[in-house]
Amino acid sequence: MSEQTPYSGPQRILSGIQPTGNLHLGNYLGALKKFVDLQSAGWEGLYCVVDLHAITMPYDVPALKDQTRQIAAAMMACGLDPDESTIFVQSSVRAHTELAWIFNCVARMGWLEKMTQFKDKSGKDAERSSVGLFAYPVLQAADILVYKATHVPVGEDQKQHLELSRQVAARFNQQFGVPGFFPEPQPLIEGPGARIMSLKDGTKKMSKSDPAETSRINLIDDEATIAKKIKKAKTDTLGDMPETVEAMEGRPEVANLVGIYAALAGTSNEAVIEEFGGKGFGTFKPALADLAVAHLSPITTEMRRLLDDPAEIDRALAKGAEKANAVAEPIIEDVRKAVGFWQV
Ligand code: AQP
Repeated sequence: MSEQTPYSGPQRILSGIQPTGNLHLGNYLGALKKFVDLQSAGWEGLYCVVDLHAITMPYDVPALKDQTRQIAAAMMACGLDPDESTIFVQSSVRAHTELAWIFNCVARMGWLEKMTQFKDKSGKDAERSSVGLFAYPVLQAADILVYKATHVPVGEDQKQHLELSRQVAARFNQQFGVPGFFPEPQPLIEGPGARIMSLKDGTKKMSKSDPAETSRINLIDDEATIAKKIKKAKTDTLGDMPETVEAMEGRPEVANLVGIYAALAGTSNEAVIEEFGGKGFGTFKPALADLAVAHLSPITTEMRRLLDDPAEIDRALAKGAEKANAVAEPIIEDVRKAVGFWQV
Protein backbone atom coordinates (compact mmCIF):
# COMPACT_ATOMS: atom_id res chain seq x y z
CA MET A 1 0.00 0.00 0.00
CA SER A 2 1.62 3.30 -0.92
CA GLU A 3 0.67 6.82 0.10
CA GLN A 4 -1.04 9.23 -2.25
CA THR A 5 0.46 12.20 -0.43
CA PRO A 6 3.88 11.35 0.93
CA TYR A 7 4.85 12.21 4.47
CA SER A 8 7.09 15.25 4.51
CA GLY A 9 8.00 15.64 8.20
CA PRO A 10 11.39 15.03 9.84
CA GLN A 11 13.13 11.67 9.53
CA ARG A 12 13.63 9.87 12.82
CA ILE A 13 14.45 6.44 14.19
CA LEU A 14 12.47 4.37 16.70
CA SER A 15 13.31 0.91 17.94
CA GLY A 16 12.61 -1.15 21.05
CA ILE A 17 13.87 -4.15 22.97
CA GLN A 18 11.80 -6.33 25.29
CA PRO A 19 12.87 -6.79 28.93
CA THR A 20 12.25 -10.53 28.72
CA GLY A 21 15.61 -12.02 29.68
CA ASN A 22 19.28 -11.76 28.97
CA LEU A 23 20.25 -9.94 25.80
CA HIS A 24 22.23 -12.05 23.39
CA LEU A 25 24.55 -11.65 20.43
CA GLY A 26 21.56 -11.63 18.02
CA ASN A 27 19.99 -8.67 19.82
CA TYR A 28 23.39 -6.97 19.77
CA LEU A 29 24.21 -7.47 16.09
CA GLY A 30 20.61 -7.23 14.82
CA ALA A 31 19.64 -4.19 16.87
CA LEU A 32 21.92 -2.54 19.46
CA LYS A 33 24.99 -2.19 17.26
CA LYS A 34 22.85 -0.64 14.52
CA PHE A 35 21.36 1.86 16.99
CA VAL A 36 24.84 3.05 17.89
CA ASP A 37 25.95 3.25 14.24
CA LEU A 38 22.86 5.33 13.42
CA GLN A 39 23.52 7.63 16.38
CA SER A 40 27.10 8.13 15.10
CA ALA A 41 25.70 8.93 11.66
CA GLY A 42 23.72 11.79 13.23
CA TRP A 43 20.17 10.32 13.15
CA GLU A 44 17.60 11.54 15.68
CA GLY A 45 16.75 8.31 17.54
CA LEU A 46 14.30 7.13 20.19
CA TYR A 47 15.13 3.77 21.78
CA CYS A 48 12.76 2.18 24.25
CA VAL A 49 12.60 -0.75 26.61
CA VAL A 50 9.25 -2.22 25.60
CA ASP A 51 7.81 -3.40 28.89
CA LEU A 52 4.22 -3.32 27.54
CA HIS A 53 5.26 -5.99 25.03
CA ALA A 54 6.98 -8.03 27.76
CA ILE A 55 3.67 -8.67 29.57
CA THR A 56 2.02 -10.33 26.55
CA MET A 57 3.50 -13.66 27.70
CA PRO A 58 3.61 -15.06 31.26
CA TYR A 59 6.33 -13.17 33.19
CA ASP A 60 7.87 -12.65 36.60
CA VAL A 61 6.28 -9.47 38.03
CA PRO A 62 8.91 -8.65 40.72
CA ALA A 63 11.75 -9.14 38.17
CA LEU A 64 10.35 -6.80 35.50
CA LYS A 65 11.86 -3.57 36.90
CA ASP A 66 15.35 -5.06 37.12
CA GLN A 67 15.09 -6.53 33.64
CA THR A 68 13.98 -3.13 32.34
CA ARG A 69 17.07 -1.54 33.94
CA GLN A 70 19.29 -4.22 32.43
CA ILE A 71 18.14 -3.45 28.90
CA ALA A 72 18.66 0.27 29.49
CA ALA A 73 22.13 -0.53 30.88
CA ALA A 74 22.91 -2.56 27.74
CA MET A 75 21.79 0.26 25.47
CA MET A 76 24.03 2.71 27.31
CA ALA A 77 26.95 0.28 27.57
CA CYS A 78 26.85 -0.34 23.81
CA GLY A 79 27.27 3.39 23.24
CA LEU A 80 23.83 5.01 23.13
CA ASP A 81 24.26 8.39 24.76
CA PRO A 82 21.22 9.70 26.70
CA ASP A 83 22.16 13.26 25.65
CA GLU A 84 22.28 12.45 21.95
CA SER A 85 19.52 9.83 21.74
CA THR A 86 16.30 9.36 23.70
CA ILE A 87 16.44 6.24 25.90
CA PHE A 88 13.22 5.51 27.76
CA VAL A 89 10.72 2.95 29.03
CA GLN A 90 7.68 2.43 26.81
CA SER A 91 5.11 2.44 29.67
CA SER A 92 6.29 5.86 30.84
CA VAL A 93 4.80 7.41 27.69
CA ARG A 94 1.03 6.82 27.97
CA ALA A 95 0.43 7.86 24.37
CA HIS A 96 1.69 4.43 23.18
CA THR A 97 -1.33 2.66 24.68
CA GLU A 98 -3.82 5.30 23.59
CA LEU A 99 -2.64 5.14 19.99
CA ALA A 100 -2.53 1.34 20.14
CA TRP A 101 -6.24 1.27 21.02
CA ILE A 102 -7.08 3.56 18.13
CA PHE A 103 -4.96 1.37 15.82
CA ASN A 104 -6.78 -1.73 17.13
CA CYS A 105 -9.83 -0.18 15.54
CA VAL A 106 -7.96 0.53 12.28
CA ALA A 107 -6.11 -2.80 11.80
CA ARG A 108 -8.08 -5.78 10.46
CA MET A 109 -8.22 -9.22 12.05
CA GLY A 110 -7.11 -10.75 8.74
CA TRP A 111 -3.87 -8.74 8.80
CA LEU A 112 -2.98 -9.98 12.27
CA GLU A 113 -3.93 -13.57 11.54
CA LYS A 114 -1.04 -13.68 9.03
CA MET A 115 1.63 -12.82 11.62
CA THR A 116 4.08 -15.70 11.93
CA GLN A 117 5.49 -14.54 15.29
CA PHE A 118 2.06 -14.98 16.90
CA LYS A 119 1.83 -18.47 15.43
CA ASP A 120 5.34 -19.32 16.71
CA LYS A 121 4.84 -17.86 20.19
CA SER A 122 1.30 -19.09 20.77
CA GLY A 123 2.28 -22.61 19.69
CA LYS A 124 -0.41 -25.23 19.43
CA ASP A 125 -2.70 -23.54 21.92
CA ALA A 126 -3.48 -20.15 20.35
CA GLU A 127 -6.91 -20.12 22.05
CA ARG A 128 -5.21 -19.71 25.44
CA SER A 129 -2.82 -16.94 24.35
CA SER A 130 -3.40 -13.43 25.64
CA VAL A 131 -5.26 -11.00 23.39
CA GLY A 132 -2.18 -8.80 23.92
CA LEU A 133 0.07 -11.34 22.18
CA PHE A 134 -2.26 -11.35 19.17
CA ALA A 135 -2.43 -7.52 19.10
CA TYR A 136 1.33 -7.12 19.73
CA PRO A 137 2.10 -5.83 16.18
CA VAL A 138 -0.59 -3.14 16.55
CA LEU A 139 1.10 -1.84 19.70
CA GLN A 140 4.39 -1.95 17.79
CA ALA A 141 2.83 0.21 15.05
CA ALA A 142 1.76 2.67 17.76
CA ASP A 143 5.28 2.65 19.30
CA ILE A 144 6.69 3.77 15.97
CA LEU A 145 3.98 6.11 14.75
CA VAL A 146 3.35 7.96 18.00
CA TYR A 147 6.69 9.64 17.17
CA LYS A 148 6.08 9.63 13.41
CA ALA A 149 9.29 7.61 13.14
CA THR A 150 10.31 7.02 9.53
CA HIS A 151 12.95 4.31 9.99
CA VAL A 152 13.13 1.28 12.28
CA PRO A 153 16.40 -0.67 12.76
CA VAL A 154 15.45 -4.28 13.56
CA GLY A 155 16.49 -7.86 12.92
CA GLU A 156 15.05 -9.86 10.03
CA ASP A 157 12.41 -11.44 12.33
CA GLN A 158 10.57 -8.11 12.61
CA LYS A 159 10.13 -7.52 8.88
CA GLN A 160 6.53 -8.72 8.79
CA HIS A 161 5.54 -6.55 11.75
CA LEU A 162 7.00 -3.51 9.99
CA GLU A 163 4.87 -4.25 6.95
CA LEU A 164 1.85 -4.20 9.22
CA SER A 165 2.91 -0.80 10.62
CA ARG A 166 2.98 0.56 7.08
CA GLN A 167 -0.47 -0.88 6.39
CA VAL A 168 -1.86 0.70 9.57
CA ALA A 169 -0.31 4.11 8.76
CA ALA A 170 -1.69 4.12 5.21
CA ARG A 171 -5.13 2.96 6.34
CA PHE A 172 -5.31 5.60 9.11
CA ASN A 173 -4.32 8.39 6.71
CA GLN A 174 -6.94 7.29 4.23
CA GLN A 175 -9.76 6.44 6.69
CA PHE A 176 -9.56 9.75 8.57
CA GLY A 177 -8.85 11.90 5.52
CA VAL A 178 -5.41 13.05 6.68
CA PRO A 179 -3.12 12.28 3.71
CA GLY A 180 0.57 12.15 4.64
CA PHE A 181 -0.19 12.44 8.40
CA PHE A 182 1.69 9.28 9.36
CA PRO A 183 4.81 8.16 7.49
CA GLU A 184 5.01 4.56 6.26
CA PRO A 185 8.01 3.46 8.35
CA GLN A 186 10.86 1.67 6.61
CA PRO A 187 12.77 -1.17 8.24
CA LEU A 188 16.57 -0.93 8.38
CA ILE A 189 17.52 -4.60 8.25
CA GLU A 190 20.35 -5.01 5.76
CA GLY A 191 23.86 -5.97 6.66
CA PRO A 192 25.50 -8.85 8.45
CA GLY A 193 23.91 -9.67 11.78
CA ALA A 194 20.31 -9.28 10.62
CA ARG A 195 19.58 -12.91 11.48
CA ILE A 196 21.91 -14.63 13.94
CA MET A 197 21.03 -18.28 14.43
CA SER A 198 21.20 -20.60 17.42
CA LEU A 199 24.64 -22.09 18.14
CA LYS A 200 22.94 -25.48 18.44
CA ASP A 201 20.70 -25.36 15.35
CA GLY A 202 21.58 -23.22 12.34
CA THR A 203 17.96 -23.18 11.17
CA LYS A 204 16.55 -21.59 14.36
CA LYS A 205 17.13 -17.96 15.34
CA MET A 206 19.18 -17.19 18.43
CA SER A 207 16.57 -16.31 21.01
CA LYS A 208 16.29 -15.26 24.65
CA SER A 209 13.55 -17.79 25.25
CA ASP A 210 15.48 -20.84 23.97
CA PRO A 211 15.75 -23.12 27.02
CA ALA A 212 19.26 -24.24 25.92
CA GLU A 213 21.70 -21.76 27.45
CA THR A 214 24.42 -23.03 25.08
CA SER A 215 22.34 -21.92 22.07
CA ARG A 216 23.24 -18.27 22.59
CA ILE A 217 25.98 -15.92 23.72
CA ASN A 218 24.63 -13.52 26.32
CA LEU A 219 26.00 -10.00 26.63
CA ILE A 220 26.70 -10.68 30.30
CA ASP A 221 28.62 -13.95 29.70
CA ASP A 222 32.20 -13.87 30.94
CA GLU A 223 35.17 -14.56 28.66
CA ALA A 224 35.51 -18.23 29.60
CA THR A 225 31.80 -18.86 28.99
CA ILE A 226 31.89 -17.19 25.57
CA ALA A 227 34.94 -19.23 24.54
CA LYS A 228 33.33 -22.46 25.81
CA LYS A 229 30.04 -21.82 23.98
CA ILE A 230 31.84 -21.13 20.69
CA LYS A 231 34.05 -24.19 21.10
CA LYS A 232 30.93 -26.33 21.62
CA ALA A 233 28.92 -24.64 18.84
CA LYS A 234 27.48 -27.20 16.43
CA THR A 235 29.21 -27.51 13.04
CA ASP A 236 28.79 -30.57 10.80
CA THR A 237 30.59 -33.60 9.50
CA LEU A 238 31.22 -32.20 6.01
CA GLY A 239 34.85 -31.39 6.69
CA ASP A 240 36.81 -28.20 7.30
CA MET A 241 35.83 -24.58 6.70
CA PRO A 242 34.33 -24.13 3.19
CA GLU A 243 36.68 -22.71 0.57
CA THR A 244 34.05 -20.51 -1.09
CA VAL A 245 30.94 -18.65 0.04
CA GLU A 246 28.87 -20.87 -2.29
CA ALA A 247 30.14 -23.93 -0.46
CA MET A 248 28.42 -22.68 2.73
CA GLU A 249 25.11 -23.66 1.06
CA GLY A 250 23.53 -26.52 3.01
CA ARG A 251 25.84 -25.89 5.99
CA PRO A 252 23.63 -23.56 8.12
CA GLU A 253 25.67 -23.83 11.33
CA VAL A 254 28.92 -23.02 9.55
CA ALA A 255 27.29 -20.18 7.61
CA ASN A 256 26.03 -18.77 10.92
CA LEU A 257 29.51 -18.79 12.52
CA VAL A 258 31.00 -17.15 9.42
CA GLY A 259 28.23 -14.52 9.50
CA ILE A 260 28.87 -13.80 13.19
CA TYR A 261 32.58 -13.38 12.51
CA ALA A 262 31.88 -11.03 9.58
CA ALA A 263 29.38 -8.95 11.59
CA LEU A 264 31.73 -8.59 14.56
CA ALA A 265 34.77 -7.80 12.42
CA GLY A 266 32.76 -5.37 10.25
CA THR A 267 33.70 -7.30 7.13
CA SER A 268 32.04 -9.60 4.56
CA ASN A 269 31.52 -13.38 4.47
CA GLU A 270 33.85 -13.45 1.44
CA ALA A 271 36.66 -11.86 3.45
CA VAL A 272 36.19 -14.38 6.28
CA ILE A 273 36.27 -17.29 3.83
CA GLU A 274 39.36 -15.85 2.20
CA GLU A 275 41.11 -15.86 5.56
CA PHE A 276 39.80 -19.17 6.99
CA GLY A 277 38.64 -21.21 3.95
CA GLY A 278 39.99 -24.78 4.06
CA LYS A 279 41.28 -24.41 7.63
CA GLY A 280 40.03 -26.58 10.46
CA PHE A 281 37.44 -25.49 13.04
CA GLY A 282 40.23 -25.84 15.59
CA THR A 283 41.72 -22.70 14.00
CA PHE A 284 38.51 -20.80 13.21
CA LYS A 285 36.60 -21.26 16.46
CA PRO A 286 39.33 -19.87 18.78
CA ALA A 287 39.74 -16.87 16.43
CA LEU A 288 35.98 -16.29 16.58
CA ALA A 289 36.00 -16.63 20.38
CA ASP A 290 38.82 -14.06 20.67
CA LEU A 291 36.94 -11.65 18.41
CA ALA A 292 33.68 -12.07 20.34
CA VAL A 293 35.42 -11.55 23.68
CA ALA A 294 37.32 -8.48 22.43
CA HIS A 295 34.04 -7.02 21.21
CA LEU A 296 31.74 -7.91 24.08
CA SER A 297 33.90 -7.66 27.19
CA PRO A 298 34.08 -3.82 27.27
CA ILE A 299 30.26 -3.80 26.96
CA THR A 300 29.87 -6.33 29.77
CA THR A 301 32.22 -4.35 32.02
CA GLU A 302 30.33 -1.12 31.38
CA MET A 303 26.96 -2.84 31.94
CA ARG A 304 28.14 -4.14 35.29
CA ARG A 305 29.40 -0.67 36.29
CA LEU A 306 26.07 0.91 35.38
CA LEU A 307 24.05 -1.75 37.18
CA ASP A 308 26.15 -1.23 40.33
CA ASP A 309 24.95 2.39 40.36
CA PRO A 310 21.39 2.23 38.99
CA ALA A 311 20.87 5.93 39.80
CA GLU A 312 22.70 6.84 36.59
CA ILE A 313 20.40 4.58 34.53
CA ASP A 314 17.29 5.85 36.30
CA ARG A 315 18.29 9.47 35.65
CA ALA A 316 18.79 8.71 31.96
CA LEU A 317 15.38 6.99 31.76
CA ALA A 318 13.61 9.89 33.52
CA LYS A 319 15.16 12.35 31.11
CA GLY A 320 14.32 10.08 28.17
CA ALA A 321 10.67 9.81 29.24
CA GLU A 322 10.42 13.59 29.37
CA LYS A 323 11.94 13.96 25.89
CA ALA A 324 9.79 11.18 24.39
CA ASN A 325 6.59 12.60 25.92
CA ALA A 326 7.41 15.99 24.44
CA VAL A 327 7.56 14.46 20.94
CA ALA A 328 4.50 12.21 21.35
CA GLU A 329 2.06 14.64 23.01
CA PRO A 330 1.41 17.00 20.06
CA ILE A 331 1.12 13.99 17.73
CA ILE A 332 -1.47 12.19 19.89
CA GLU A 333 -3.34 15.51 20.25
CA ASP A 334 -3.62 15.70 16.46
CA VAL A 335 -4.73 12.05 16.37
CA ARG A 336 -7.49 12.75 18.91
CA LYS A 337 -8.75 15.56 16.68
CA ALA A 338 -8.50 13.45 13.51
CA VAL A 339 -10.57 10.59 14.98
CA GLY A 340 -13.22 12.96 16.36
CA PHE A 341 -12.66 12.57 20.11
CA TRP A 342 -14.17 15.03 22.55
CA GLN A 343 -11.77 17.92 23.29
CA VAL A 344 -11.47 19.15 26.91
N1 AQP B 1 18.69 -13.88 16.37
C1 AQP B 1 18.60 -12.60 16.05
N2 AQP B 1 19.35 -12.07 15.06
C2 AQP B 1 19.27 -10.74 14.74
N3 AQP B 1 18.45 -9.87 15.38
C3 AQP B 1 17.69 -10.35 16.39
N4 AQP B 1 16.80 -9.77 17.24
C4 AQP B 1 16.31 -10.71 18.08
N5 AQP B 1 16.86 -11.91 17.83
C5 AQP B 1 17.72 -11.73 16.78
C6 AQP B 1 16.47 -8.35 17.19
O1 AQP B 1 16.68 -7.81 18.49
C7 AQP B 1 15.74 -6.76 18.71
C8 AQP B 1 15.11 -6.93 20.06
O2 AQP B 1 14.35 -8.11 20.10
P1 AQP B 1 13.29 -8.30 21.25
O3 AQP B 1 13.95 -8.68 22.48
O4 AQP B 1 12.43 -7.14 21.37
O5 AQP B 1 12.38 -9.43 20.71
P2 AQP B 1 12.63 -10.81 20.10
O6 AQP B 1 12.86 -10.68 18.63
O7 AQP B 1 11.44 -11.56 20.48
O8 AQP B 1 13.96 -11.35 20.78
P3 AQP B 1 14.26 -12.81 21.16
O9 AQP B 1 15.61 -12.88 21.70
O10 AQP B 1 13.96 -13.75 20.06
O11 AQP B 1 13.27 -13.04 22.35
P4 AQP B 1 12.19 -14.13 22.53
O12 AQP B 1 12.94 -15.39 22.71
O13 AQP B 1 11.47 -13.67 23.76
O14 AQP B 1 11.34 -14.13 21.30
C9 AQP B 1 14.74 -6.79 17.55
O15 AQP B 1 15.09 -5.77 16.63
C10 AQP B 1 14.98 -8.13 16.93
O16 AQP B 1 14.72 -8.12 15.53
